Amino acid sequence: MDQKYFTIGMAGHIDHGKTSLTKVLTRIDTDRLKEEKERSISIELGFAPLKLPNSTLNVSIVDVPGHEKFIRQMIAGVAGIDLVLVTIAADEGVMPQTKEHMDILHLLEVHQAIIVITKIDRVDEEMLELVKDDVIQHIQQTSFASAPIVQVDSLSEKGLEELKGHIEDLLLNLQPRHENGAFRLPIDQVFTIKGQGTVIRGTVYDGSVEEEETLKVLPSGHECRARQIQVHNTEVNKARAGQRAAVNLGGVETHELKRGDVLVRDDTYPVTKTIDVTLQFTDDLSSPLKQRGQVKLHIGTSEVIGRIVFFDRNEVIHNPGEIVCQIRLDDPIVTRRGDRFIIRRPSPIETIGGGWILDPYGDKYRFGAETISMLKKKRESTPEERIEDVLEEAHWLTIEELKQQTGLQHEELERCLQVMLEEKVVYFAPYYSLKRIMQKVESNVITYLHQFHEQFPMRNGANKPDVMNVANVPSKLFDRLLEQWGKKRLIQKDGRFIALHSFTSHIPQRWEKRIQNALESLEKDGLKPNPFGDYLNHEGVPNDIRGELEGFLVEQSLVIQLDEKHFIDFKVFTNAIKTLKNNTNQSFSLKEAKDVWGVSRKYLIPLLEVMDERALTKRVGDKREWL
Ligand SMILES: Nc1nc2c(ncn2[C@@H]2O[C@H](COP(=O)(O)OP(=O)(O)OP(=O)(O)O)[C@@H](O)[C@H]2O)c(=O)[nH]1
Ligand SMILES: [Mg+2]
Repeated sequence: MDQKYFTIGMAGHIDHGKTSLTKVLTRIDTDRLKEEKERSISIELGFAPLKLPNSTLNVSIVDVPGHEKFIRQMIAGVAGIDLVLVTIAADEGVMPQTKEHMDILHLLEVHQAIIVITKIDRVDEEMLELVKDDVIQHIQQTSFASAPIVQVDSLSEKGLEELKGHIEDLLLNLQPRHENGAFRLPIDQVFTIKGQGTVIRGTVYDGSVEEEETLKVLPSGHECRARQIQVHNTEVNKARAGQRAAVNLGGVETHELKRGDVLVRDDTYPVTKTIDVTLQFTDDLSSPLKQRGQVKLHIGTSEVIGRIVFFDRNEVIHNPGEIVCQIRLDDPIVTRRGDRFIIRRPSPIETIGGGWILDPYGDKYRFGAETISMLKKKRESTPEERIEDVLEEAHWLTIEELKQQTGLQHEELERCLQVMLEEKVVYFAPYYSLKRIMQKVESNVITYLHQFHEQFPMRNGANKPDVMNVANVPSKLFDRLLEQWGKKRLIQKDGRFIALHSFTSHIPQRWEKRIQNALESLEKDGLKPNPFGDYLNHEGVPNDIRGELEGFLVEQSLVIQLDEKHFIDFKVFTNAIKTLKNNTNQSFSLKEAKDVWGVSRKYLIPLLEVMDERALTKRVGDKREWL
């Protein structure tokens, strides 16, 4: 049977029995600090493994403080839990932090809950019924309306078995966290153990970590190594999403780390100071939250001061429902799209709302409807739409760039790309792009080549740099596109020329006859041609195609160029070589050649030079040798 890993969080007003309940469930006292013992309140988070009858369930309980001063720890503790036990003491009922904790849980999208009425031994039946009614009435207006309600007495352990039964039922119906995601562990405790060095603690949010792995601390970027990993004081070689882990880190000092830093394996997670967000408010606000008003952002285990930036209002006082806006932070955070957060007001301290990250890389936007509709589009988009959007804008991106710009995790990104590769997306290593963008590039190039061939029918094709200019893509991508177009028989590549597959260079039809005549005259003049232009003039071939034409005729081996102005017919040239070869020995002089051909030096010298060039002959002293 597959093992499943879950974290259960405690929540509830101070003194409502969270630590006591944790203790009777796990047999571990999570109030360990001297100050916690003396004041008999929880200050820091406490963790304990919970054994359940079903052995596939591996469960940790996070005990959080209820005191309003320690809300920060509470938020860090419940961020990322799978199920919450909300304790409400029978002798007090619903209290301020009961409400605040429920608000926070709602904003962090923790929807699985069990309401536990504690201290039932402290009240009589009648009082218990009243409290129960009060609780039911309160949760009706929250996202926990359908949560089971259990009554316990932690001292006598009454109701405990029923509670465990509910926990097991709920967890067995839940999907565990994403163990295949890119590893991250938001750090909530840093300390030094004598003889061992730096140790951090936190809950693995995504992925898993193994002993000896090289890791990184963000935002600082410090590299380190996981020397040893413990889960609930037991050494393990791997800790997975949902587990509370202590990691002994090599290569980094305690003072280089702090709560709120995030331990990761690679650079998948964006580090950012400007985030586009959705925001919901807990209630109507006691005083307005003004444009650029200061807020405290709680995300993961970090807490950062920032300013709210609205694009459609100048303040919020009455609860406006969910809005889209931006938060600019004083210090960087490590986050990705979809992460949930809480905002509190620094003074008077109160939880005012929360939401989730639309885009970890926010930018400066104008105030107004355009920005709002852009942000709403970000909110509504699926991962696939996100990928499409960023590719639409950037045209081609590597996998790393895609990760950064979509805020998606490696596995999710790969999964989406896999699906999209069938229809929407194309991959030309190392770039991903949209099919329709590459189709546009293709059609631009094809249109260009059509026009080029029409304009220059006698040229073999267009120069590669010119075609690349038309395609307007990076050279690596261009080379991969050329390969593909070649395979699809759209184009042909001949050295540095690119042509349509179906194209062969040719003389334009309207000049064909005249050029034919000129070539016949040239052939008649044998080894003593006139300047080539004279033949063309005589036939009325326009000047502006002459350069093209000469190149074409040479390329097609119809003529041989002697010098700038003179050409001879190719057949004449090959016959002349035959005649010369038949009438000379292995080597021959200028005079001998002159006598065989009967031409003046004006033709003789360039003719012999052409033969040397073509490696038919070689000059040796004042003679030539056949090769
Ligand atoms: N009689 C009775 N007392 C309880 C019960 N549960 C807790 N207590 C007592 O209530 C007091 C507070 O309990 P804790 O478990 O520390 O409360 P807490 O919610 O953890 O408090 P904070 O962490 O400070 O928010 C302690 O003295 C407990 O012994 C219960 O079911 N019955
Ligand atoms: Mg406690």
